[in-house]
Amino acid sequence: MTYVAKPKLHHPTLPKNSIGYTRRDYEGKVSTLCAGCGHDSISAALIQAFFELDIQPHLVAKLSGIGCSSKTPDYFLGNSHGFNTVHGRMPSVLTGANLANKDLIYIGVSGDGDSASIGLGQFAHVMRRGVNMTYVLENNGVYGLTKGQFSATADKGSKAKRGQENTDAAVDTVSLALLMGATFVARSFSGDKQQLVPLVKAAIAHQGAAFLDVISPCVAFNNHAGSTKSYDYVREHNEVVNRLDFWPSREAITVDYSAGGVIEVPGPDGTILKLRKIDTSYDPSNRINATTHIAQAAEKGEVLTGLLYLAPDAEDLHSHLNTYETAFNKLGEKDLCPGAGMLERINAGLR
Ligand SMILES: Cc1ncc(C[n+]2csc(CCOP(=O)(O)OP(=O)(O)O)c2C)c(N)n1
Ligand code: SF4
Ligand SMILES: [Mg+2]
Repeated sequence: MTYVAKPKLHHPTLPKNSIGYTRRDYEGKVSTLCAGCGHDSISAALIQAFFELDIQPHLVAKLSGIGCSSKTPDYFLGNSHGFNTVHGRMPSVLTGANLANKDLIYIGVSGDGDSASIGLGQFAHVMRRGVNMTYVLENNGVYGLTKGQFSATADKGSKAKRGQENTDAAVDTVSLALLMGATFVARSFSGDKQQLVPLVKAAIAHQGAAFLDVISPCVAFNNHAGSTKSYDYVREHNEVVNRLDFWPSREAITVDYSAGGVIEVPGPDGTILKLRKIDTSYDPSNRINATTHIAQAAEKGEVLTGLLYLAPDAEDLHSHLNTYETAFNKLGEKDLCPGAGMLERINAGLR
């Protein structure tokens, strides 16, 4: 993979977060993506979110599949762990890593081809298992890396750059995530940093499978008239259901909203999500309501964005499996190999 390392020089007056890092400490290599690619804006939002959350970079693991989107973990969090896996297989590798070491913060980055075509099965199962992760789908409706074939998220009737019409029904990834049991489901747009950064922060804080579908225009192959994943189309059809603000537990809440249409959602660790309702009929704690709204918006050609679903009773894979409190990779030989006597007792208990 080609890359350009960034110069290490920092301006001495760059603002620092509470653990002494600048925003630069959360950056990666210089991006080799096309200028204007939506994926670069998503990398910038991730950098901003981690910087603002004061997270130690060595406590983060970024995993991805294959595609322009899956290259992006090279362009953010250069001091974190990373694994560029196989096309469509990020979820199973991430699940394994998470089972071995639950103490890391997991970010899975994928594309629409990676998640909705070759990796559809993996995507579905990682959601239903509730793996504690933030799954970021950089959704451009095409296979960008292999030069712009329609992906499975391309809308029926949308047009390719050379005019061919897509005749297949689209896989709607947010509906699928909801159906499969994701406990945090949101959609955003790479061109809306104001919405995207707090959504990323809330997804990172969520304990369970958090799915974030980000419409991310491909300027090389899918940004023309007739595309439903272009900058112009999304700006014109973006239907925002709510605006989210996120406060980590230690921060005083300083912003005041007018009383109407604001919901406060306290997190288990003391964090607070404030949801400002824009569509007052929208209830993000009701899965059926969310599913209906998403389907109705799709019928009208609207792109519904915001926090679409947040389960009040979210749990993750480790609580489903009732695993040991200590992460497996921290257990010593004595815990992992308790000896022949213990094995004999276990076997006796099964006879
Ligand atoms: C097993 C396998 N099949 C096919 C490919 C070829 N391939 C590479 S990237 C890609 C699609 C990428 O599309 P997407 O996930 O949407 O990412 P984007 O480039 O659009 O960000 C394909 C088909 C591959 N690398 N491996
Ligand atoms: S081909 Fe498309 S997705 Fe890939 S870097 Fe260029 S604009 Fe981005
Ligand atoms: Mg794509």
